[in-house]
Amino acid sequence: MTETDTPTRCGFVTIIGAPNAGKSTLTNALMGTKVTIVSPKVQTTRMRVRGILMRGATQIILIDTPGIFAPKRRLDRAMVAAAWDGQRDADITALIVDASKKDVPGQVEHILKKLPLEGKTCILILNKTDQMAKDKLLPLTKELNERYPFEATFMISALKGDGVDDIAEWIAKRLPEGVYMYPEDQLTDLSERLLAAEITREKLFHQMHEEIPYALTVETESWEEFDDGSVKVGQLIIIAREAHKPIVIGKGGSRLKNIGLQSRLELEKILGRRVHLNLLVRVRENWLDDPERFSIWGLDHNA
Ligand SMILES: Nc1nc2c(ncn2[C@@H]2O[C@H](COP(=O)(O)OP(=O)(O)O)[C@@H](O)[C@H]2O)c(=O)[nH]1
Ligand SMILES: [Mg+2]
Repeated sequence: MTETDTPTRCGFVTIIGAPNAGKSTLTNALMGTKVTIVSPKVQTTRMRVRGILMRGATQIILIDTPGIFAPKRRLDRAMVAAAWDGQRDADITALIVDASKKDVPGQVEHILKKLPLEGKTCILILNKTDQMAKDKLLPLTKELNERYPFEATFMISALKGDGVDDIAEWIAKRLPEGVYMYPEDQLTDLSERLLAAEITREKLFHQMHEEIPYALTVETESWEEFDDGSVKVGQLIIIAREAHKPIVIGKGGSRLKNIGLQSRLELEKILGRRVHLNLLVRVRENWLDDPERFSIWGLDHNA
């Protein structure tokens, strides 16, 4: 109970959907700050990230998941398993689809075939409404709701923030009564080190192409805080093949420098302090199968 005797509420909302539907963009838009990384490429998100959002007397624990897709590698399998798991414990499942794509009912059907809604409170979020004709939305909403028992449907642009607040409002009223699970000022369960590694990985995802972004990872190795409030961050970019090294580094180190710059600027914004960022590239051929890596991300190596 709070001082005014309003019962507090707290619960989990899992955001599921196909790769690229906008799950991470929505998570950040709801949070009003970046807790999870975004890129135009599929399978950017590797782990479950919890964003913690306060709304009046409700604590909303948002779980951004890797997308639901057909897994090939061990890492992919673990990512999809994490997405399922996140859903299992959710008080509310938020199914987000790219409504600007063709065959939205087909997309929804594909996911719901694998993820039955029985006994779940599920809301439907039609995203990317900024890039489609608005007159398609109502018939689409009607069609989907005739087929599935969604508790509510929202039409949003996660990118522009349109309609996002209504989702938070709706959720806040429906989570179960209960005590907060996290301190009220905590924004995420990611440590600053892990978030910093993710930010650099995001820049790599934006600047690298084909298989390279999927074959690399980033690790924060050192974190040194100084009296003037600044922090010195040392990170390793771990690649699976020697041949990727010159590509990541770029001509005369230009690409690595640019990635470091982009990452540092964003980290300074998020952390609210000056950052010195030092990036090193290292080859570790088997990192993709390294159990330790999976445990850092909270993934099951044997999924
Ligand atoms: N136009 C538009 N693009 C969006 C919107 N939401 C997400 N995107 C873009 O879609 C891509 C995938 O977004 P992301 O959040 O990483 O998708 P996720 O794989 O579901 O987590 C990124 O390039 C986003 O900028 C939206 O509302 N409108
Ligand atoms: Mg994502």
